[in-house]
Amino acid sequence: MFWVKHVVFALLCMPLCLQIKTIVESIYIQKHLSSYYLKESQQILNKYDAAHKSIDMSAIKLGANTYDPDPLSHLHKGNFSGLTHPPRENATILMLVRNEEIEGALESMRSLEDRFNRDYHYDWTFLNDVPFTTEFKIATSAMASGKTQYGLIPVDDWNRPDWINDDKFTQCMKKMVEDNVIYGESISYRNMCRFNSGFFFRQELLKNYDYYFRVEPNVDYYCDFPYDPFKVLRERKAKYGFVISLYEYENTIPTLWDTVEDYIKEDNAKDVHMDENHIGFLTDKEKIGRYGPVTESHSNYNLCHFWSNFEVGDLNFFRSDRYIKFFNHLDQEGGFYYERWGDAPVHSIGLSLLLKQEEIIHFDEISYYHPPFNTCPTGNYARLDQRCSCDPDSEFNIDILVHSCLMRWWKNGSGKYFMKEG
Ligand SMILES: Nc1nc2c(ncn2[C@@H]2O[C@H](COP(=O)(O)OP(=O)(O)O)[C@@H](O)[C@H]2O)c(=O)[nH]1
Ligand SMILES: [Mg+2]
Repeated sequence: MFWVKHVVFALLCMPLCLQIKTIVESIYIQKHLSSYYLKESQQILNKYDAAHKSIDMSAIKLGANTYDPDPLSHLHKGNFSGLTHPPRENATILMLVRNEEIEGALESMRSLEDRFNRDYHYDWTFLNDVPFTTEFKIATSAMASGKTQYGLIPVDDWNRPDWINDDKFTQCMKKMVEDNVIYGESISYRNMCRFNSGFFFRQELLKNYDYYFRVEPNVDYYCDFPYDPFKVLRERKAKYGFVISLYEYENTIPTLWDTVEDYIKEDNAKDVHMDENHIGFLTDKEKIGRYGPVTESHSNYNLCHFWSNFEVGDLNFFRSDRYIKFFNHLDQEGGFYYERWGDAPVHSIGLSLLLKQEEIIHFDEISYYHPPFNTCPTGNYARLDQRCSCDPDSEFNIDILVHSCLMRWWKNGSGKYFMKEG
């Protein structure tokens, strides 16, 4: 203690009268200071204790959290209107998730809030095929900087439709298990893929939004977002943005491309305009540089797709007659159940056939991780500028692996024009 040091110093080095004076002064200052600090800290304790108590007792959704520079602002403002953020688009972040995935959901939320949404406070919409637990709602609401809402998916939008033949379904599933098809044994995974292909955008909670940003549990964003991807879509009149593109396992979709070719024939160039869409991205199998497609395909489809666990998209496109017509054509073949068609190839084929080149964007600057792959900006300056925490030379950086379809996108999509020359 500092006054003890003063007393010892006084006793050793000073004449007696000075010693007495210094000792008295030290003891006085110490007493005075401790009572001052004690009083101050008591006051602070009371103030924040009271604030915390009123937080605990307020409505579940706070609408402000630790990302808010003044986390107690709603107490003195009486509402959340004091929060400021840049202009927002009519958009929501969207997570289809199970109650038991709560930790992974919170991890993804923490990351996206830190890297992007803390500045915008976009709403979060959660969807589930069973009701969300109170625990899930409380924890995710506390993590969100925007409003949160929770939807129960109607049974008909989730379950296997009646017209799927049960015997055929059981037989096909058994065969897929024997062939070690990924998720070949799972009924719920099939429900999820069909839901994401044809029903997510029809959910009641989404009907007033224009854009969505799909997020899954256990994903990570390694760099600060340099822009609002919703705004980029709107300003560039684009309908869809992706970050990762790779090859699909052909044994999950043996007859998908035949069905797509039927659809193209039937459409008869009404909705599908081959001169301005991305057909090349889906069918180009030539070598690019030293690399041909790594996955063998037995149809004209090269198996390239946008990895749909990350999507920023225009809900109005998915709600449009042309997309629904495309989805219905596929759905009636039963391949979501007799095979194991994923929403990633279905979205990717629909988007690539129906949209113009410039309507799909590769978000080059957004760094993302979904097990087992990630993306990471190669430029050192970009990584520093965006506070990235990733290694572009990592063996899991998909962009530098042969499994990536990005080079096919650069060549045939709307990016990297140098690939198209010569
Ligand atoms: N509510 C609900 N969500 C599911 C179900 N199955 C998968 N999901 C969600 O669908 C998305 C994709 O599932 P995931 O297990 O991550 O598949 P993967 O990324 O293809 O391995 C994730 O957001 C999951 O939380 C399910 O049965 N119910
Ligand atoms: Mg996943």
